[in-house]
Amino acid sequence: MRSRITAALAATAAFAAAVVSTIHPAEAIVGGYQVTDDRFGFMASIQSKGQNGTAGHFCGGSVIAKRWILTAAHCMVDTRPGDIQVAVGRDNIDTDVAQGQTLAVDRIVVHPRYEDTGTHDAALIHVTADITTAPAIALAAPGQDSLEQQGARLTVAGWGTEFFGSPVVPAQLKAVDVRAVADENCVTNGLMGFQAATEVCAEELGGDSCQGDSGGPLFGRLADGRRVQVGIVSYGLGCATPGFPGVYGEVNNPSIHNFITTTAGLGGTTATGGKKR
Ligand code: 4AZ
Repeated sequence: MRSRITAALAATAAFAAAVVSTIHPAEAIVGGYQVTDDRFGFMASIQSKGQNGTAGHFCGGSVIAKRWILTAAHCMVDTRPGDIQVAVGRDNIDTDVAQGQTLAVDRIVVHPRYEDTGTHDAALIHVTADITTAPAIALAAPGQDSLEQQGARLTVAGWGTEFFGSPVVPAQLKAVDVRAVADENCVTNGLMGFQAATEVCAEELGGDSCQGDSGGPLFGRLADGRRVQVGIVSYGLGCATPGFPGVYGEVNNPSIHNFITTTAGLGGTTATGGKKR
Protein backbone atom coordinates (compact mmCIF):
# COMPACT_ATOMS: atom_id res chain seq x y z
CA MET A 1 0.00 0.00 0.00
CA ARG A 2 2.47 2.54 -1.14
CA SER A 3 -0.10 5.28 -1.67
CA ARG A 4 -1.42 5.12 1.86
CA ILE A 5 1.91 5.12 3.60
CA THR A 6 3.18 7.83 1.30
CA ALA A 7 0.20 9.98 2.23
CA ALA A 8 0.53 9.22 5.91
CA LEU A 9 4.17 10.19 5.92
CA ALA A 10 4.04 13.11 3.56
CA ALA A 11 5.68 15.35 6.10
CA THR A 12 8.64 13.05 6.37
CA ALA A 13 8.73 11.91 2.77
CA ALA A 14 12.22 13.16 2.15
CA PHE A 15 13.49 11.42 5.25
CA ALA A 16 11.68 8.25 4.26
CA ALA A 17 13.09 8.27 0.76
CA ALA A 18 16.57 8.75 2.13
CA VAL A 19 16.18 5.85 4.54
CA VAL A 20 14.73 3.55 1.92
CA SER A 21 17.34 4.26 -0.67
CA THR A 22 20.39 4.30 1.56
CA ILE A 23 19.81 1.47 4.00
CA HIS A 24 18.23 -1.28 1.95
CA PRO A 25 17.50 -1.67 -1.70
CA ALA A 26 13.97 -2.99 -2.08
CA GLU A 27 14.34 -6.74 -2.03
CA ALA A 28 11.64 -9.13 -1.12
CA ILE A 29 11.66 -11.51 1.69
CA VAL A 30 14.66 -9.55 2.85
CA GLY A 31 17.04 -11.89 4.63
CA GLY A 32 15.57 -15.29 5.41
CA TYR A 33 16.05 -18.59 3.65
CA GLN A 34 14.95 -20.56 0.62
CA VAL A 35 12.21 -23.14 1.11
CA THR A 36 12.67 -26.41 -0.76
CA ASP A 37 10.90 -29.02 1.38
CA ASP A 38 7.22 -28.12 0.91
CA ARG A 39 6.96 -27.24 4.59
CA PHE A 40 4.82 -24.20 3.85
CA GLY A 41 2.55 -26.10 1.48
CA PHE A 42 -0.32 -23.65 2.01
CA MET A 43 1.52 -20.94 0.04
CA ALA A 44 -0.15 -19.70 -3.14
CA SER A 45 1.23 -17.59 -5.99
CA ILE A 46 -1.28 -15.20 -7.55
CA GLN A 47 -0.39 -14.75 -11.21
CA SER A 48 -1.56 -12.90 -14.29
CA LYS A 49 -3.50 -15.35 -16.41
CA GLY A 50 -1.56 -17.09 -19.13
CA GLN A 51 1.77 -16.09 -17.64
CA ASN A 52 3.03 -18.97 -15.56
CA GLY A 53 5.59 -18.89 -12.79
CA THR A 54 7.81 -15.90 -12.30
CA ALA A 55 6.49 -14.27 -15.46
CA GLY A 56 3.02 -13.92 -13.98
CA HIS A 57 3.53 -13.74 -10.22
CA PHE A 58 2.36 -10.51 -8.64
CA CYS A 59 1.15 -11.36 -5.13
CA GLY A 60 1.17 -14.09 -2.52
CA GLY A 61 -1.76 -15.85 -0.90
CA SER A 62 -2.61 -18.78 1.34
CA VAL A 63 -4.88 -21.78 0.88
CA ILE A 64 -7.59 -21.60 3.57
CA ALA A 65 -10.18 -24.02 2.14
CA LYS A 66 -10.58 -26.43 -0.78
CA ARG A 67 -11.60 -23.64 -3.12
CA TRP A 68 -10.51 -20.44 -1.38
CA ILE A 69 -7.27 -18.44 -1.30
CA LEU A 70 -6.75 -15.60 1.16
CA THR A 71 -4.78 -12.60 -0.10
CA ALA A 72 -4.57 -8.82 0.39
CA ALA A 73 -7.32 -6.52 -0.85
CA HIS A 74 -4.72 -4.18 -2.33
CA CYS A 75 -3.58 -7.04 -4.59
CA MET A 76 -7.07 -7.27 -6.09
CA VAL A 77 -7.67 -3.61 -6.94
CA ASP A 78 -8.99 -3.38 -10.51
CA THR A 79 -8.56 -7.14 -10.87
CA ARG A 80 -11.23 -9.37 -12.43
CA PRO A 81 -11.41 -13.14 -11.98
CA GLY A 82 -10.60 -13.69 -15.65
CA ASP A 83 -7.37 -11.71 -15.27
CA ILE A 84 -5.69 -14.08 -12.84
CA GLN A 85 -4.78 -17.65 -11.96
CA VAL A 86 -3.49 -19.23 -8.76
CA ALA A 87 -0.57 -21.66 -8.47
CA VAL A 88 -0.43 -23.96 -5.42
CA GLY A 89 1.62 -26.94 -4.32
CA ARG A 90 4.98 -25.61 -5.55
CA ASP A 91 8.03 -24.21 -3.80
CA ASN A 92 9.62 -23.32 -7.12
CA ILE A 93 6.99 -21.71 -9.33
CA ASP A 94 9.08 -22.19 -12.49
CA THR A 95 10.53 -25.69 -12.18
CA ASP A 96 7.90 -27.44 -10.03
CA VAL A 97 5.17 -27.18 -12.68
CA ALA A 98 4.83 -30.98 -12.82
CA GLN A 99 3.53 -30.85 -9.26
CA GLY A 100 0.82 -28.75 -7.69
CA GLN A 101 -1.96 -27.04 -9.62
CA THR A 102 -2.61 -23.89 -11.61
CA LEU A 103 -6.22 -22.93 -11.00
CA ALA A 104 -8.67 -20.65 -12.77
CA VAL A 105 -10.62 -18.08 -10.73
CA ASP A 106 -14.34 -17.31 -10.89
CA ARG A 107 -14.83 -14.96 -7.94
CA ILE A 108 -12.91 -12.30 -6.06
CA VAL A 109 -14.38 -10.93 -2.83
CA VAL A 110 -12.73 -7.90 -1.23
CA HIS A 111 -13.38 -7.01 2.41
CA PRO A 112 -16.33 -4.60 2.28
CA ARG A 113 -14.57 -1.98 4.39
CA TYR A 114 -11.33 -1.90 2.43
CA GLU A 115 -12.36 0.45 -0.33
CA ASP A 116 -13.45 3.33 1.88
CA THR A 117 -10.89 3.01 4.63
CA GLY A 118 -7.73 1.42 3.19
CA THR A 119 -7.82 -0.78 6.29
CA HIS A 120 -9.09 -4.39 6.42
CA ASP A 121 -6.59 -5.34 3.71
CA ALA A 122 -8.06 -8.79 3.03
CA ALA A 123 -9.62 -10.45 -0.02
CA LEU A 124 -10.67 -13.95 -1.00
CA ILE A 125 -10.18 -15.68 -4.32
CA HIS A 126 -12.47 -18.56 -5.31
CA VAL A 127 -10.94 -21.13 -7.66
CA THR A 128 -12.91 -23.31 -10.08
CA ALA A 129 -11.53 -26.70 -9.01
CA ASP A 130 -10.79 -28.34 -5.68
CA ILE A 131 -7.29 -27.78 -4.35
CA THR A 132 -5.96 -31.31 -3.91
CA THR A 133 -2.20 -30.66 -3.87
CA ALA A 134 -1.90 -28.19 -1.00
CA PRO A 135 -3.07 -28.16 2.62
CA ALA A 136 -5.10 -25.30 4.09
CA ILE A 137 -3.67 -23.23 6.93
CA ALA A 138 -5.86 -22.54 9.97
CA LEU A 139 -6.71 -18.96 10.92
CA ALA A 140 -5.95 -17.36 14.27
CA ALA A 141 -9.31 -16.92 15.98
CA PRO A 142 -10.57 -13.67 17.54
CA GLY A 143 -9.07 -13.34 21.01
CA GLN A 144 -6.34 -15.85 20.20
CA ASP A 145 -3.72 -13.14 20.57
CA SER A 146 -0.69 -15.00 21.95
CA LEU A 147 1.04 -14.83 18.58
CA GLU A 148 0.64 -11.05 18.44
CA GLN A 149 2.38 -10.39 21.72
CA GLN A 150 5.69 -8.55 21.67
CA GLY A 151 8.44 -10.92 20.54
CA ALA A 152 6.20 -13.82 19.49
CA ARG A 153 7.93 -15.92 16.86
CA LEU A 154 6.35 -15.70 13.42
CA THR A 155 7.29 -16.48 9.83
CA VAL A 156 6.41 -14.81 6.55
CA ALA A 157 6.96 -16.37 3.13
CA GLY A 158 6.71 -15.34 -0.50
CA TRP A 159 8.09 -14.99 -4.00
CA GLY A 160 8.52 -11.23 -3.70
CA THR A 161 10.60 -9.31 -6.18
CA GLU A 162 14.33 -9.04 -5.77
CA PHE A 163 16.22 -6.14 -7.29
CA PHE A 164 19.48 -6.76 -9.07
CA GLY A 165 19.47 -3.46 -10.91
CA SER A 166 16.14 -4.48 -12.39
CA PRO A 167 13.34 -6.34 -10.64
CA VAL A 168 13.46 -10.14 -10.70
CA VAL A 169 10.87 -12.48 -9.22
CA PRO A 170 12.69 -15.37 -7.56
CA ALA A 171 11.31 -18.75 -8.61
CA GLN A 172 12.12 -20.42 -5.30
CA LEU A 173 9.92 -19.67 -2.32
CA LYS A 174 11.65 -17.71 0.45
CA ALA A 175 10.71 -17.29 4.09
CA VAL A 176 12.00 -15.20 6.97
CA ASP A 177 11.44 -15.59 10.69
CA VAL A 178 10.26 -12.38 12.33
CA ARG A 179 8.97 -11.29 15.74
CA ALA A 180 5.60 -9.79 16.52
CA VAL A 181 5.66 -6.14 17.57
CA ALA A 182 2.91 -5.24 20.04
CA ASP A 183 0.46 -2.61 18.81
CA GLU A 184 1.66 0.06 21.24
CA ASN A 185 5.25 -0.37 20.10
CA CYS A 186 4.34 -0.27 16.44
CA VAL A 187 2.53 3.01 16.95
CA THR A 188 5.43 4.60 18.81
CA ASN A 189 7.81 3.39 16.15
CA GLY A 190 6.21 6.04 14.00
CA LEU A 191 4.16 4.22 11.40
CA MET A 192 1.55 6.95 11.40
CA GLY A 193 -0.87 5.11 9.21
CA PHE A 194 -0.87 2.08 11.48
CA GLN A 195 -4.34 0.91 12.56
CA ALA A 196 -4.02 -1.20 15.70
CA ALA A 197 -7.51 -2.69 15.47
CA THR A 198 -7.10 -4.20 12.03
CA GLU A 199 -3.34 -4.53 11.60
CA VAL A 200 -0.47 -6.34 13.24
CA CYS A 201 3.26 -5.55 13.04
CA ALA A 202 6.31 -7.79 12.86
CA GLU A 203 10.02 -7.17 12.40
CA GLU A 204 13.47 -8.68 12.43
CA LEU A 205 16.84 -7.03 12.04
CA GLY A 206 17.64 -7.37 8.35
CA GLY A 207 14.52 -9.45 7.69
CA ASP A 208 11.13 -8.47 6.31
CA SER A 209 8.50 -9.06 3.70
CA CYS A 210 8.58 -6.71 0.73
CA GLN A 211 7.10 -5.91 -2.66
CA GLY A 212 5.55 -8.97 -4.31
CA ASP A 213 5.13 -10.72 -0.97
CA SER A 214 1.90 -8.80 -0.46
CA GLY A 215 -1.10 -11.00 0.21
CA GLY A 216 1.00 -13.83 1.59
CA PRO A 217 0.62 -15.18 5.11
CA LEU A 218 2.34 -14.25 8.36
CA PHE A 219 2.05 -17.33 10.51
CA GLY A 220 3.15 -18.96 13.74
CA ARG A 221 2.54 -21.98 15.95
CA LEU A 222 0.12 -22.18 18.85
CA ALA A 223 1.24 -23.82 22.10
CA ASP A 224 -0.17 -27.13 20.86
CA GLY A 225 2.05 -26.93 17.77
CA ARG A 226 -0.72 -26.14 15.34
CA ARG A 227 0.32 -23.66 12.66
CA VAL A 228 -2.01 -20.66 12.26
CA GLN A 229 -2.10 -17.60 10.05
CA VAL A 230 -1.91 -14.35 11.99
CA GLY A 231 -1.48 -11.75 9.26
CA ILE A 232 -1.63 -10.87 5.57
CA VAL A 233 1.35 -9.01 4.07
CA SER A 234 0.08 -5.45 3.62
CA TYR A 235 2.59 -2.57 3.64
CA GLY A 236 5.61 -1.01 5.25
CA LEU A 237 7.96 1.92 5.06
CA GLY A 238 10.39 0.38 2.65
CA CYS A 239 11.43 -3.09 3.72
CA ALA A 240 13.51 -4.08 6.74
CA THR A 241 13.89 -0.39 7.59
CA PRO A 242 15.05 -0.32 11.23
CA GLY A 243 12.31 1.03 13.50
CA PHE A 244 9.58 0.49 10.92
CA PRO A 245 8.12 -3.00 11.22
CA GLY A 246 6.25 -4.65 8.37
CA VAL A 247 2.49 -4.20 8.68
CA TYR A 248 0.02 -7.05 8.14
CA GLY A 249 -3.73 -7.30 7.91
CA GLU A 250 -4.90 -8.81 11.19
CA VAL A 251 -6.54 -12.18 10.51
CA ASN A 252 -8.20 -12.39 13.92
CA ASN A 253 -9.70 -8.92 13.89
CA PRO A 254 -13.38 -9.86 14.36
CA SER A 255 -14.52 -8.16 11.16
CA ILE A 256 -11.74 -9.65 9.03
CA HIS A 257 -12.14 -13.09 10.60
CA ASN A 258 -15.89 -12.99 10.10
CA PHE A 259 -15.45 -11.87 6.50
CA ILE A 260 -13.15 -14.82 5.81
CA THR A 261 -15.14 -17.52 7.58
CA THR A 262 -18.50 -16.34 6.27
CA THR A 263 -17.36 -15.93 2.67
CA ALA A 264 -15.42 -19.19 2.58
CA GLY A 265 -18.00 -21.11 4.61
CA LEU A 266 -15.51 -22.03 7.32
CA GLY A 267 -16.35 -22.88 10.89
CA GLY A 268 -19.69 -22.88 12.69
CA THR A 269 -22.31 -25.25 11.40
CA THR A 270 -21.32 -24.92 7.76
CA ALA A 271 -17.83 -26.41 8.08
CA THR A 272 -18.98 -29.98 7.67
CA GLY A 273 -22.49 -29.25 6.53
CA GLY A 274 -21.97 -30.19 2.93
CA LYS A 275 -21.88 -26.59 1.80
CA LYS A 276 -19.91 -26.22 -1.41
CA ARG A 277 -16.76 -24.30 -0.69
C1 4AZ B 1 4.91 -3.73 -0.91
O1 4AZ B 1 5.43 -2.80 -1.51
C2 4AZ B 1 5.33 -3.99 0.48
N1 4AZ B 1 7.79 -4.81 4.76
C3 4AZ B 1 4.82 -5.09 1.15
C4 4AZ B 1 5.20 -5.34 2.45
C5 4AZ B 1 6.08 -4.51 3.09
C6 4AZ B 1 6.61 -3.43 2.43
C7 4AZ B 1 6.23 -3.16 1.12
C8 4AZ B 1 6.43 -4.83 4.50
O2 4AZ B 1 4.07 -4.44 -1.42
